[in-house]
Amino acid sequence: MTNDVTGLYQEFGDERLPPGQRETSAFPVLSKSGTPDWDPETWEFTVTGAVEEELAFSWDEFRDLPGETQRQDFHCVTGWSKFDCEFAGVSFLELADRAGVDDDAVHVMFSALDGYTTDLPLEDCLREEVLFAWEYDGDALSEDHGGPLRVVTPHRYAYKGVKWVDGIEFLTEPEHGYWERRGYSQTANPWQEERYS
Ligand SMILES: Nc1nc2c(c(=O)[nH]1)N[C@H]1C(S)=C(S)[C@@H](COP(=O)(O)O)O[C@H]1N2
Ligand SMILES: [Mo]
Repeated sequence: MTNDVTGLYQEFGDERLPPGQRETSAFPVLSKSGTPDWDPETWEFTVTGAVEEELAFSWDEFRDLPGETQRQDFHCVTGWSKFDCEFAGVSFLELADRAGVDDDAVHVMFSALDGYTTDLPLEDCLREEVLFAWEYDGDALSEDHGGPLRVVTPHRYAYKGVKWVDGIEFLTEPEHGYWERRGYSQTANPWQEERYS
């Protein structure tokens, strides 16, 4: 069963297409550097920081987590949006629930195999549509689009969706990720055109 969350724009604006965006049917690849190698034998995903219990998963363990399928939109800060992407994976809420988020956690840092990082306020992560996705349109997520595992953030510009994600850290104070250190917005709400800080 596919959960259609494409209506979430109504929380933020009147139009499904955010201002200054144009719709595309292509799915361009945008990476700061190349596609990193990964090894299913040694791959590890960690949940660390301000939590009751830090967690670590092998690839097999991660794939045993309860998955779900969602239909979502994808908004790139460079100006293109792609509607109706079908992603399957495990929700941020599920991982947060298993780790037990401390009361003083306010922010989250995501890390990746290529050294990319991004940060989001905790409240922007504790939402059903924030998925750690392993499938796109019914197939295993391609390596260029972040396979084996990426984050999707349909309520935020897509630079918040870390490809090749291998960990999240709960923080008691905000810190900046890769693009945020270079002037991009920490909150990145497409309907407010929060592109730069
Ligand atoms: N690990 C990692 N994640 C990343 C990036 C990156 O360079 N490395 N680029 C970001 C940017 S700027 C965008 S727009 C989206 C692009 O995702 P796509 O290549 O699947 O279209 O991934 C985001 N996640
Ligand atoms: Mo981007």
